[in-house]
Amino acid sequence: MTEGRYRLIGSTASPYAIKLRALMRYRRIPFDWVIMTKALRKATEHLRPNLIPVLQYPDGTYRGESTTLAYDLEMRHHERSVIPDDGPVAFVCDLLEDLADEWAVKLAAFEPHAERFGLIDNAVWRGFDVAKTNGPRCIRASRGPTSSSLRRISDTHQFCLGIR
Ligand SMILES: N[C@@H](CCC(=O)N[C@@H](CS)C(=O)NCC(=O)O)C(=O)O
Repeated sequence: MTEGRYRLIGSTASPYAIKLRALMRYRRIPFDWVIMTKALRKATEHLRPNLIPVLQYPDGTYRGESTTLAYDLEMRHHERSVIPDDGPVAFVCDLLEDLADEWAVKLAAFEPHAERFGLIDNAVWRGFDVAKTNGPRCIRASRGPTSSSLRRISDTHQFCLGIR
């Protein structure tokens, strides 16, 4: 591993990996993007839950769970933080992140390209069965009041929260 750099082990089919990649790019934290391989699966098999993405730290250790990783990176790097300074706004930011983590990926399964990227298969394999069980509920939620207010905000402001 290149000295002093992180290795973000993921897949372009994983929204969580892409989220963390976008975050690290925005925060200008040096990292190498690596696709998960059989050998890396073996090297990271001790992680629980054993999912993508995995971040290999500069000291060689592997860690998972994108949100926990994002918060850990906040502790380790201070430039270009993504956490609002204001406490209550930071709380709302955390809620939105959690909401998007739980639901946005399910909605992504309805995107025109979902099948091509294997999102539906992945979701069904993981036991979510998005398309059959939660489909109508996901669609209703995506058109509900929270999401339309967010859309209205984002039409007029560049960001839902904060000024940058
Ligand atoms: N809460 C986890 C969720 C990660 C997750 O569900 N990853 C999916 C890919 S999007 C996964 O690893 N699926 C099984 C696999 O690809 O082996 C996180 O935020 O990192």
